[in-house]
Amino acid sequence: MDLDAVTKQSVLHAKPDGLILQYGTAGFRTKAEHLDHVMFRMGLLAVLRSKQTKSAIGVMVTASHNPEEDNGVKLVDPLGEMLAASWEEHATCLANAEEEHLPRVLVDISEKAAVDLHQDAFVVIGRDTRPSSEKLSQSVIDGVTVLGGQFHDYGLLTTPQLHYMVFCRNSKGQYGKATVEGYYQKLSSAFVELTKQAFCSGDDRRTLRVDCANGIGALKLAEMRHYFSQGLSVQLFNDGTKGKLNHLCGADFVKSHQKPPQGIEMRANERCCSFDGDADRIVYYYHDADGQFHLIDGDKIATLISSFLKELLLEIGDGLSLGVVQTAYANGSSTRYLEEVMKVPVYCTKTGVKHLHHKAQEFDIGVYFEANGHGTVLFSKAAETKIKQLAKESEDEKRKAAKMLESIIDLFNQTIGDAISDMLVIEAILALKGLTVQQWDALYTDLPNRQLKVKVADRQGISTTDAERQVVRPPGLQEAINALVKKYRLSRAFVRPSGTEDIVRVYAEADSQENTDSLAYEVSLAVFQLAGGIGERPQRGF
Ligand code: G16
Repeated sequence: MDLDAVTKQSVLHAKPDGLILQYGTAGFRTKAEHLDHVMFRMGLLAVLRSKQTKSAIGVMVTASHNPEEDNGVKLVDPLGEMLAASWEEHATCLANAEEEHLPRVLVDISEKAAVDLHQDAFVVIGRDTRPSSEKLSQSVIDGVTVLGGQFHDYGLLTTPQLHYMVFCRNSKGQYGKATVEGYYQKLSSAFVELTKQAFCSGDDRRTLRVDCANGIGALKLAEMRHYFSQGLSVQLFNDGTKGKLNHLCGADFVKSHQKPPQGIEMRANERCCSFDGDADRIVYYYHDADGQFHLIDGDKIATLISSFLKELLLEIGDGLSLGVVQTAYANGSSTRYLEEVMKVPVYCTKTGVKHLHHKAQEFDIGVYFEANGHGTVLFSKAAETKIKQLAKESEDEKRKAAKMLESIIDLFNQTIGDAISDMLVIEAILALKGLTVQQWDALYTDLPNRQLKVKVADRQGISTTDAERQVVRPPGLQEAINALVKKYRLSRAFVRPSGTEDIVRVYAEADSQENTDSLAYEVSLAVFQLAGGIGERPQRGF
């Protein structure tokens, strides 16, 4: 390791005095102007991680659902997963080291993680469409090259595409071709194969309206749509030509405000969907003939997918296990429906796909979705082998079901939640089952729910336990929440510090929207009073 060269280069990417950042729910995130040093240092870290794992490592420059002025970085491990938890700590140490300590911290990490410094390193880089992203990805490249790492810069990519590229490279092409074209072809052929029965009757092209959050999803979907156009026609809105990224549009806006994005033309009872800024989340919605808005979030997506998979598993009858993983944000009705009606085991983890992903790996088939629309389905190696064997050897109905499962395995991005891949899976299931968006929505009725944000001086002052459903600190806050929850029927509330924004999130659900809104407001006030709220006090009314 040429530490002198690192020191010289690092001066060009100097850390602002006193700035401390944490590797949060999905990497580092803050205002773009504070991130140059973090990007350079994550380039360094990616080289060390690559040497240690003897594999390609990914670096994605994006702040996903955050406002356009923010930026961030997500590191991707060899199998396309989020960075291992032990390396998150290294990332935080490296990002916060003062200039003069940087060489020592690099040596410390190499020693602690037993990095073989003679090993080659390879880093793949992608970025979203934020104005700051190009320059910041150059800072990543500076970090990679100063430690002698090789790199491939894919330029503009969705986050899930970058995860896919990393896994393709490390699986030596077995998962797919590590090119954008390879990604389009893999997903589109699986979609066409899966839906050929549904569309074989001729001109049955279905139209879906897609709000692309003015982000990278628009560019990629525009490139990809002709690959699957025989089965699905997508109409793009908020494609980035006019509006600002994630502003009054996108999956996060639609889910948290429970209203349609600006800039989309909706028609009564026709389905629409929204991606977020880096196209790793998706939510669906429609409005009915009376103009009432209906949101179909990650929970209902998980339910649709699980019930389809369960039917196919019953057909093949091979005893493969299916489990669903959610977070505390999952609507109570969805959990009840999955457990009591569908008889599927459901587990709750902390927020962050990294947590859900690992839990889902415990099943033959693990379905994981956050209510915000971030999720995918994982198939174990054993399940995949079994399904492929049945698709070749068994007869008739069993074979047909196994072949469908085979296509579904290819259609899901098994490295991470992926809005494009999820959209194609959902469209395929709706087409195959002949389901309208209303029928899908009617699977169960969501309990009214509300999410709010509270600003506090130091959100790290709040700590939680029990998959973030209980507050441990500050003292008295959980007791206050318990007392408020008791006032309402079918009620539940929790608070947790966000790992992507400088706020505390509040979630509430209850028997009516009015009660839910009151509960959410009262809990916000308790957070404001007991956890050091700053700025404007929470207000009633939404
Ligand atoms: C990221 C994570 C998600 C998480 C979301 C919000 O999404 O990947 O798993 O649900 O942040 O996290 P928090 O509540 O901690 O702010 P994205 O789409 O922004 O990368």
